[in-house]
Amino acid sequence: MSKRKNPAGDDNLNADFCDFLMELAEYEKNVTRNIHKYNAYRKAASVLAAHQTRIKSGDEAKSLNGIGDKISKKIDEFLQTGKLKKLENIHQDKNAQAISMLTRVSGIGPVKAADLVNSGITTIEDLAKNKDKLNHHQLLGLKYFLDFEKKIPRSEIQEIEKIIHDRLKKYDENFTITICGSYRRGKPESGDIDVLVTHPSVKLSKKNKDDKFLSNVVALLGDIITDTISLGDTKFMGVCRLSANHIPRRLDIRLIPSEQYYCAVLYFTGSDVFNKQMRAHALENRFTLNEYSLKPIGETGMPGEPIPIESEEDIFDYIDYPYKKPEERNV
Ligand code: 8DG
Ligand code: CA
Ligand code: CA
Repeated sequence: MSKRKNPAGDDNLNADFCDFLMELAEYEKNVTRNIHKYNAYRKAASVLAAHQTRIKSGDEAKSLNGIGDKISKKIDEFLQTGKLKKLENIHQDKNAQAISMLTRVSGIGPVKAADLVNSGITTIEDLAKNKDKLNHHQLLGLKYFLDFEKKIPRSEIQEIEKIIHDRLKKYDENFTITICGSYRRGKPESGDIDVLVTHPSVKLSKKNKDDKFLSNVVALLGDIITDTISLGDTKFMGVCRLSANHIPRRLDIRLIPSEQYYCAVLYFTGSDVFNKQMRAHALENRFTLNEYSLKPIGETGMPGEPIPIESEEDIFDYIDYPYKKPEERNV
Protein backbone atom coordinates (compact mmCIF):
# COMPACT_ATOMS: atom_id res chain seq x y z
CA MET A 1 0.00 0.00 0.00
CA SER A 2 1.38 3.39 -0.90
CA LYS A 3 1.75 5.88 1.90
CA ARG A 4 -0.04 9.16 1.49
CA LYS A 5 1.82 12.41 1.44
CA ASN A 6 1.28 15.15 3.96
CA PRO A 7 1.44 18.86 3.09
CA ALA A 8 5.14 18.98 3.90
CA GLY A 9 5.65 16.42 1.15
CA ASP A 10 6.64 13.63 3.52
CA ASP A 11 4.76 10.41 4.12
CA ASN A 12 1.65 10.82 6.20
CA LEU A 13 2.30 8.63 9.22
CA ASN A 14 -1.26 9.15 10.45
CA ALA A 15 -3.06 8.36 7.20
CA ASP A 16 -5.32 5.70 8.73
CA PHE A 17 -6.69 8.22 11.26
CA CYS A 18 -7.15 10.78 8.49
CA ASP A 19 -9.13 8.25 6.44
CA PHE A 20 -11.67 7.55 9.16
CA LEU A 21 -11.92 11.22 10.10
CA MET A 22 -12.61 12.17 6.47
CA GLU A 23 -15.24 9.45 6.23
CA LEU A 24 -16.92 10.79 9.37
CA ALA A 25 -16.67 14.32 7.90
CA GLU A 26 -18.48 13.26 4.71
CA TYR A 27 -21.16 11.57 6.82
CA GLU A 28 -21.75 14.76 8.81
CA LYS A 29 -21.89 16.85 5.64
CA ASN A 30 -24.19 14.63 3.59
CA VAL A 31 -26.34 12.72 6.06
CA THR A 32 -26.70 14.69 9.30
CA ARG A 33 -25.94 18.05 7.59
CA ASN A 34 -23.94 19.17 10.58
CA ILE A 35 -21.45 21.57 9.01
CA HIS A 36 -19.68 22.23 12.33
CA LYS A 37 -18.87 18.56 12.85
CA TYR A 38 -17.89 18.31 9.19
CA ASN A 39 -15.39 21.13 9.65
CA ALA A 40 -14.14 19.76 12.97
CA TYR A 41 -13.36 16.33 11.48
CA ARG A 42 -11.63 17.88 8.48
CA LYS A 43 -9.56 20.18 10.63
CA ALA A 44 -8.46 17.25 12.78
CA ALA A 45 -7.56 15.21 9.69
CA SER A 46 -5.55 18.09 8.31
CA VAL A 47 -3.65 18.58 11.56
CA LEU A 48 -2.85 14.87 11.82
CA ALA A 49 -1.76 14.70 8.19
CA ALA A 50 0.74 17.48 8.79
CA HIS A 51 2.07 15.91 11.99
CA GLN A 52 5.57 14.57 11.52
CA THR A 53 5.39 11.61 13.90
CA ARG A 54 3.02 8.69 14.35
CA ILE A 55 0.39 9.48 16.99
CA LYS A 56 0.41 6.75 19.64
CA SER A 57 -2.57 7.70 21.81
CA GLY A 58 -5.65 9.87 22.01
CA ASP A 59 -4.00 11.90 24.72
CA GLU A 60 -1.05 12.67 22.49
CA ALA A 61 -3.45 13.70 19.70
CA LYS A 62 -5.32 15.98 22.10
CA SER A 63 -2.22 18.10 22.54
CA LEU A 64 -2.59 19.15 18.88
CA ASN A 65 -4.57 22.21 17.93
CA GLY A 66 -8.01 21.19 16.64
CA ILE A 67 -8.30 17.81 18.36
CA GLY A 68 -10.62 17.68 21.34
CA ASP A 69 -11.98 15.08 23.70
CA LYS A 70 -14.33 13.31 21.31
CA ILE A 71 -11.84 12.84 18.48
CA SER A 72 -9.09 11.84 20.89
CA LYS A 73 -11.39 9.05 22.24
CA LYS A 74 -11.97 7.86 18.67
CA ILE A 75 -8.25 7.67 18.10
CA ASP A 76 -7.89 5.52 21.23
CA GLU A 77 -10.73 3.26 20.14
CA PHE A 78 -9.18 2.89 16.68
CA LEU A 79 -5.74 2.15 18.13
CA GLN A 80 -7.16 -0.44 20.53
CA THR A 81 -9.69 -2.22 18.30
CA GLY A 82 -8.62 -1.36 14.75
CA LYS A 83 -12.09 0.04 14.01
CA LEU A 84 -14.77 2.51 15.11
CA LYS A 85 -18.19 1.54 16.39
CA LYS A 86 -19.67 4.76 14.99
CA LEU A 87 -18.44 3.98 11.46
CA GLU A 88 -19.57 0.35 11.72
CA ASN A 89 -23.05 1.59 12.58
CA ILE A 90 -23.02 4.08 9.70
CA HIS A 91 -22.04 1.28 7.32
CA GLN A 92 -25.05 -0.75 8.55
CA ASP A 93 -27.42 2.20 8.10
CA LYS A 94 -29.15 1.73 4.73
CA ASN A 95 -30.57 5.24 4.75
CA ALA A 96 -27.15 6.81 5.35
CA GLN A 97 -25.56 4.67 2.67
CA ALA A 98 -28.23 5.61 0.11
CA ILE A 99 -27.86 9.34 0.85
CA SER A 100 -24.07 9.08 0.57
CA MET A 101 -24.37 7.31 -2.77
CA LEU A 102 -26.83 9.83 -4.26
CA THR A 103 -24.75 12.86 -3.19
CA ARG A 104 -21.96 11.51 -5.38
CA VAL A 105 -24.06 12.63 -8.39
CA SER A 106 -23.08 16.14 -9.50
CA GLY A 107 -25.97 18.48 -8.68
CA ILE A 108 -27.50 16.31 -5.96
CA GLY A 109 -26.84 17.86 -2.55
CA PRO A 110 -27.68 16.45 0.88
CA VAL A 111 -31.23 17.87 0.93
CA LYS A 112 -32.16 16.55 -2.51
CA ALA A 113 -30.59 13.18 -1.69
CA ALA A 114 -32.66 12.89 1.49
CA ASP A 115 -35.82 13.82 -0.49
CA LEU A 116 -35.09 11.13 -3.06
CA VAL A 117 -34.39 8.49 -0.42
CA ASN A 118 -37.64 9.41 1.33
CA SER A 119 -39.50 8.71 -1.89
CA GLY A 120 -37.83 5.33 -2.21
CA ILE A 121 -35.11 6.28 -4.69
CA THR A 122 -31.87 4.91 -3.26
CA THR A 123 -29.59 3.84 -6.12
CA ILE A 124 -28.15 5.18 -9.39
CA GLU A 125 -30.41 2.67 -11.19
CA ASP A 126 -33.43 4.16 -9.39
CA LEU A 127 -32.37 7.64 -10.56
CA ALA A 128 -32.27 6.46 -14.16
CA LYS A 129 -35.90 5.32 -13.80
CA ASN A 130 -37.00 8.60 -12.21
CA LYS A 131 -35.49 11.25 -14.46
CA ASP A 132 -38.60 13.38 -14.07
CA LYS A 133 -37.43 14.11 -10.51
CA LEU A 134 -34.09 15.53 -11.66
CA ASN A 135 -33.16 18.99 -12.93
CA HIS A 136 -30.83 19.71 -15.86
CA HIS A 137 -27.69 19.67 -13.70
CA GLN A 138 -28.67 16.44 -11.96
CA LEU A 139 -29.50 14.77 -15.29
CA LEU A 140 -26.02 15.59 -16.56
CA GLY A 141 -24.57 14.38 -13.25
CA LEU A 142 -26.37 11.08 -13.81
CA LYS A 143 -25.36 10.85 -17.47
CA TYR A 144 -21.69 11.37 -16.59
CA PHE A 145 -21.77 9.69 -13.18
CA LEU A 146 -18.86 7.32 -13.78
CA ASP A 147 -16.84 9.86 -15.79
CA PHE A 148 -17.05 12.59 -13.14
CA GLU A 149 -15.84 10.18 -10.46
CA LYS A 150 -12.59 9.69 -12.37
CA LYS A 151 -9.72 11.96 -11.39
CA ILE A 152 -8.21 14.19 -14.06
CA PRO A 153 -4.46 13.68 -14.59
CA ARG A 154 -2.38 16.83 -14.42
CA SER A 155 -1.12 16.32 -17.99
CA GLU A 156 -4.68 16.44 -19.31
CA ILE A 157 -5.42 19.69 -17.49
CA GLN A 158 -2.20 21.08 -18.96
CA GLU A 159 -3.52 20.32 -22.45
CA ILE A 160 -6.86 21.94 -21.66
CA GLU A 161 -5.04 24.93 -20.17
CA LYS A 162 -3.06 25.37 -23.38
CA ILE A 163 -6.21 25.28 -25.51
CA ILE A 164 -8.04 27.81 -23.32
CA HIS A 165 -4.97 30.01 -23.26
CA ASP A 166 -4.40 29.86 -27.02
CA ARG A 167 -8.04 30.49 -27.94
CA LEU A 168 -8.58 33.41 -25.60
CA LYS A 169 -5.23 35.10 -26.22
CA LYS A 170 -5.65 34.79 -29.97
CA TYR A 171 -9.01 36.50 -29.67
CA ASP A 172 -7.71 39.19 -27.32
CA GLU A 173 -4.24 39.20 -25.79
CA ASN A 174 -5.48 41.16 -22.78
CA PHE A 175 -7.21 38.13 -21.28
CA THR A 176 -5.69 36.73 -18.08
CA ILE A 177 -6.43 33.07 -17.40
CA THR A 178 -5.57 31.04 -14.27
CA ILE A 179 -6.54 27.45 -13.59
CA CYS A 180 -6.97 27.32 -9.82
CA GLY A 181 -8.06 24.55 -7.44
CA SER A 182 -5.98 21.47 -6.72
CA TYR A 183 -4.26 21.82 -10.12
CA ARG A 184 -2.68 25.12 -9.12
CA ARG A 185 -1.64 23.57 -5.81
CA GLY A 186 0.46 21.16 -7.86
CA LYS A 187 -1.63 18.03 -7.29
CA PRO A 188 -0.92 15.13 -9.69
CA GLU A 189 -4.66 14.78 -10.32
CA SER A 190 -7.81 16.82 -9.77
CA GLY A 191 -11.54 16.34 -9.38
CA ASP A 192 -12.53 19.11 -11.77
CA ILE A 193 -11.12 22.14 -13.62
CA ASP A 194 -11.55 25.56 -12.01
CA VAL A 195 -10.79 28.33 -14.50
CA LEU A 196 -10.69 32.03 -13.61
CA VAL A 197 -10.68 34.62 -16.37
CA THR A 198 -10.37 38.36 -16.29
CA HIS A 199 -9.87 41.19 -18.74
CA PRO A 200 -9.05 44.89 -18.22
CA SER A 201 -12.47 45.84 -19.57
CA VAL A 202 -14.26 43.67 -16.99
CA LYS A 203 -14.63 46.13 -14.14
CA LEU A 204 -16.62 46.07 -10.97
CA SER A 205 -17.28 49.75 -11.42
CA LYS A 206 -18.75 49.25 -14.89
CA LYS A 207 -22.46 49.53 -14.37
CA ASN A 208 -23.81 48.40 -17.73
CA LYS A 209 -21.97 45.10 -17.70
CA ASP A 210 -21.50 43.27 -20.97
CA ASP A 211 -23.68 40.26 -20.32
CA LYS A 212 -22.35 38.57 -23.47
CA PHE A 213 -18.74 38.55 -22.26
CA LEU A 214 -18.72 35.12 -20.64
CA SER A 215 -20.84 33.51 -23.34
CA ASN A 216 -18.29 34.78 -25.88
CA VAL A 217 -15.52 33.15 -23.84
CA VAL A 218 -17.48 29.90 -23.73
CA ALA A 219 -18.15 30.11 -27.48
CA LEU A 220 -14.38 30.38 -28.13
CA LEU A 221 -14.05 26.97 -26.44
CA GLY A 222 -16.96 25.44 -28.34
CA ASP A 223 -14.99 22.51 -29.72
CA ILE A 224 -14.00 21.17 -26.29
CA ILE A 225 -17.20 22.04 -24.42
CA THR A 226 -19.80 19.29 -24.76
CA ASP A 227 -22.50 20.39 -22.29
CA THR A 228 -23.61 23.45 -20.38
CA ILE A 229 -24.89 22.88 -16.86
CA SER A 230 -25.47 26.59 -16.31
CA LEU A 231 -24.32 29.86 -17.84
CA GLY A 232 -24.72 33.17 -16.05
CA ASP A 233 -23.00 36.55 -16.40
CA THR A 234 -20.09 35.53 -14.18
CA LYS A 235 -20.11 31.74 -13.93
CA PHE A 236 -20.19 28.91 -16.44
CA MET A 237 -20.56 25.34 -15.25
CA GLY A 238 -20.22 22.61 -17.82
CA VAL A 239 -18.51 19.65 -19.33
CA CYS A 240 -15.41 19.61 -21.53
CA ARG A 241 -13.71 16.86 -23.48
CA LEU A 242 -10.35 17.02 -25.25
CA SER A 243 -11.35 14.47 -27.91
CA ALA A 244 -13.67 11.52 -28.46
CA ASN A 245 -10.93 9.34 -26.92
CA HIS A 246 -10.92 11.38 -23.73
CA ILE A 247 -13.16 11.28 -20.68
CA PRO A 248 -15.70 14.11 -20.28
CA ARG A 249 -14.63 16.41 -17.43
CA ARG A 250 -16.32 18.94 -15.16
CA LEU A 251 -15.24 22.47 -16.09
CA ASP A 252 -16.11 25.71 -14.27
CA ILE A 253 -15.22 29.10 -15.70
CA ARG A 254 -15.61 32.25 -13.65
CA LEU A 255 -15.35 35.73 -15.11
CA ILE A 256 -13.87 38.00 -12.45
CA PRO A 257 -13.80 41.83 -12.39
CA SER A 258 -10.14 42.88 -12.66
CA GLU A 259 -10.22 44.65 -9.26
CA GLN A 260 -11.10 41.35 -7.59
CA TYR A 261 -8.93 38.98 -9.59
CA TYR A 262 -6.22 38.16 -7.06
CA CYS A 263 -8.61 37.71 -4.15
CA ALA A 264 -10.53 35.30 -6.40
CA VAL A 265 -7.36 33.47 -7.51
CA LEU A 266 -6.33 33.08 -3.86
CA TYR A 267 -9.78 31.86 -2.84
CA PHE A 268 -10.28 29.40 -5.68
CA THR A 269 -6.78 28.00 -5.31
CA GLY A 270 -7.67 26.85 -1.79
CA SER A 271 -7.42 24.47 -0.17
CA ASP A 272 -10.57 25.49 1.66
CA VAL A 273 -8.92 24.56 4.98
CA PHE A 274 -6.03 26.85 4.00
CA ASN A 275 -8.54 29.60 3.15
CA LYS A 276 -10.12 29.26 6.58
CA GLN A 277 -6.73 29.56 8.28
CA MET A 278 -5.79 32.60 6.22
CA ARG A 279 -9.13 34.33 6.84
CA ALA A 280 -8.75 33.72 10.57
CA HIS A 281 -5.26 35.23 10.46
CA ALA A 282 -6.60 38.22 8.53
CA LEU A 283 -9.25 38.80 11.20
CA GLU A 284 -6.61 38.68 13.95
CA ASN A 285 -4.86 41.50 12.08
CA ARG A 286 -8.14 43.38 11.64
CA PHE A 287 -8.86 42.63 8.01
CA THR A 288 -11.75 40.82 6.36
CA LEU A 289 -10.74 38.59 3.47
CA ASN A 290 -13.05 36.79 1.08
CA GLU A 291 -13.19 35.78 -2.59
CA TYR A 292 -13.91 39.39 -3.57
CA SER A 293 -11.78 41.68 -1.49
CA LEU A 294 -9.50 42.52 1.41
CA LYS A 295 -10.85 45.23 3.70
CA PRO A 296 -9.39 46.82 6.82
CA ILE A 297 -11.59 46.71 9.91
CA GLY A 298 -11.94 50.20 11.37
CA GLU A 299 -12.17 51.43 14.96
CA THR A 300 -15.92 50.90 14.95
CA GLY A 301 -15.51 47.28 13.88
CA MET A 302 -16.94 47.97 10.43
CA PRO A 303 -14.97 46.87 7.35
CA GLY A 304 -13.70 49.80 5.25
CA GLU A 305 -13.20 50.12 1.50
CA PRO A 306 -11.46 47.27 -0.36
CA ILE A 307 -7.67 47.62 -0.55
CA PRO A 308 -6.35 47.74 -4.16
CA ILE A 309 -4.57 44.44 -4.81
CA GLU A 310 -2.08 43.80 -7.61
CA SER A 311 -0.97 40.26 -6.78
CA GLU A 312 -1.55 37.36 -4.40
CA GLU A 313 1.63 38.41 -2.55
CA ASP A 314 -0.01 41.77 -1.79
CA ILE A 315 -2.72 40.01 0.19
CA PHE A 316 -0.21 38.03 2.28
CA ASP A 317 1.80 41.23 2.87
CA TYR A 318 -1.14 43.30 4.08
CA ILE A 319 -2.26 40.76 6.64
CA ASP A 320 1.33 39.97 7.64
CA TYR A 321 1.11 36.29 6.75
CA PRO A 322 4.23 34.59 5.40
CA TYR A 323 3.79 34.00 1.68
CA LYS A 324 2.87 30.43 0.78
CA LYS A 325 3.36 29.16 -2.75
CA PRO A 326 0.27 27.37 -4.13
CA GLU A 327 1.97 23.99 -3.59
CA GLU A 328 2.32 24.88 0.08
CA ARG A 329 -1.42 25.42 0.50
CA ASN A 330 -2.42 21.75 0.54
CA VAL A 331 -3.62 21.73 4.12
P1 8DG B 1 -10.56 18.86 -6.39
O1 8DG B 1 -11.38 19.63 -7.36
O2 8DG B 1 -9.34 18.26 -7.01
O3 8DG B 1 -11.35 17.81 -5.67
O4 8DG B 1 -10.04 19.85 -5.24
P2 8DG B 1 -10.15 21.44 -5.15
O5 8DG B 1 -9.87 22.04 -6.49
O6 8DG B 1 -9.32 21.89 -4.01
O7 8DG B 1 -11.67 21.67 -4.71
P3 8DG B 1 -12.92 22.43 -5.39
O8 8DG B 1 -14.14 21.90 -4.72
O9 8DG B 1 -12.87 22.35 -6.87
O10 8DG B 1 -12.79 23.94 -4.92
C1 8DG B 1 -11.82 24.79 -5.47
C2 8DG B 1 -11.39 25.79 -4.44
O11 8DG B 1 -12.42 26.70 -4.13
C3 8DG B 1 -11.04 25.16 -3.12
O12 8DG B 1 -9.74 24.62 -3.15
C4 8DG B 1 -11.19 26.34 -2.20
C5 8DG B 1 -12.32 27.14 -2.79
N1 8DG B 1 -13.55 26.91 -2.02
C6 8DG B 1 -13.69 27.13 -0.67
N2 8DG B 1 -14.97 26.85 -0.30
C7 8DG B 1 -15.62 26.44 -1.40
C8 8DG B 1 -16.97 26.02 -1.62
O13 8DG B 1 -17.78 25.95 -0.69
N3 8DG B 1 -17.30 25.68 -2.89
C9 8DG B 1 -16.39 25.74 -3.91
N4 8DG B 1 -16.78 25.40 -5.15
N5 8DG B 1 -15.13 26.14 -3.71
C10 8DG B 1 -14.73 26.48 -2.48
O14 8DG B 1 -12.79 27.55 0.05
CA1 CA C 1 -11.19 21.64 -8.28
CA1 CA D 1 -14.56 23.14 -8.51
